Amino acid sequence: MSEFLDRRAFLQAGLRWSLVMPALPGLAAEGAPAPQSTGFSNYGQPAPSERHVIRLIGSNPRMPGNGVSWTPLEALEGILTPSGLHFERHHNGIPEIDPQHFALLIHGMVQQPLRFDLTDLLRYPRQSRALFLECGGNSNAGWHAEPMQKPVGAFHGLVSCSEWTGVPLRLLLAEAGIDPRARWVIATGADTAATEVSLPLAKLQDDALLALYQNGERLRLENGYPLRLILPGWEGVRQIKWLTRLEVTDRPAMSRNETAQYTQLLPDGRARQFDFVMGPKSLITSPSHGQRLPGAGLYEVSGLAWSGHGAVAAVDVSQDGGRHWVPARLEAPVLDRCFTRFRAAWQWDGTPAVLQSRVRDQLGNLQPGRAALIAERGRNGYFHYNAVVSWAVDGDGAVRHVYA
Ligand SMILES: Nc1nc2c(c(=O)[nH]1)N[C@H]1C(S)=C(S)[C@@H](COP(=O)(O)O)O[C@H]1N2
Ligand SMILES: [Mo]
Repeated sequence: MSEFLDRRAFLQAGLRWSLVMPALPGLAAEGAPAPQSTGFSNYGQPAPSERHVIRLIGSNPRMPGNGVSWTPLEALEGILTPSGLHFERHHNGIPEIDPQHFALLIHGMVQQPLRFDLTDLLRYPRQSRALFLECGGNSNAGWHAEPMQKPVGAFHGLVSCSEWTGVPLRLLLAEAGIDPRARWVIATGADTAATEVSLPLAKLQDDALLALYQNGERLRLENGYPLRLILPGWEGVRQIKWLTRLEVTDRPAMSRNETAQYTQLLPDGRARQFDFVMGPKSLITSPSHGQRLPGAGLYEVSGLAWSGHGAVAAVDVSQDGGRHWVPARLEAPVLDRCFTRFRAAWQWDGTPAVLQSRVRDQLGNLQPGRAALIAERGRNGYFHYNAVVSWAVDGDGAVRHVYA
């Protein structure tokens, strides 16, 4: 019988595996050439045999500046995304900004318009936070009538998680002196004004970060160098890269990315606008689509969970398509609006199974099943797809995406 086991059973089995090791003929295969030795390098790269772990690019050659690249979530472990594998979403290419000539302007309904260059910004107090960043269009293939057969990253990989370091925006807003009648801020990046977005002032005065650093080093060009907005838990499109302008106003701009795009048509014909927070979501990354279990036995089922509302409270896993659930183990640290890694020991008996995960966040929001999400949002959805993901494990160990 297939079943989820206590972690201790898994560790005991693991100890048995390691006992087999000394009996193997040395560490390298017989006849393998002695490893080559290389020198120091100024900036490290992945090991040569790991260079197949890359972002997949999806862009239209006729509009090369507009497109995405996906994080290969199935190939990664832990909770942080290496900067070179952070997903990308550009609407108008990547501007290469000369940091000497960069400036951020805060103007509009303020007592004192302010201009900051990078040397100014680098003098302010900083804060670091590990946060997920997810495109509102992530997982949109979940709305398709048939389950898409692609690896996790090519399906759900418009989400990544980095440690961002920068200046709390509220400090600069306070310095500018906000007009009490102001309610919104319009943020613009250096790529084009067509990407501007409207943001409620309250969020910017709460936990918004002007990020200068990503995973300890200055931002990568493609992720917004030299300055980007970070809005914990909110959809990616609001987190303007190459940020140059914040205009304080009393009304939203009604720009393209908050009217024609990133809104959600509902079954009754109305649309949801300014749906900022990314809902609770989880998925099993191992095993997942395209992998093959070599045979019956013990496996560690593992995956990622996150919620734009707060920290992950619990993740349950199922092996029978959601009829029965058991709690997975959450691995520390479990942080507010950050990826959380979950793990569960699974004994597979070699018969077909359907693996699922389901997250509940600290405010009690539960990740919906696919049928429940469609009942609420209809069949014309594109953005904010966060339903439970199902992987069928066939008798031969092959793993495919199914709707269950
Ligand atoms: N200036 C600017 N900011 C932008 C975008 C853009 O095209 N231009 N794309 C947005 C979208 S839709 C997303 S999902 C995130 C992606 O951030 P990343 O490329 O660092 O992953 O940036 C947002 N900020
Ligand atoms: Mo996005």
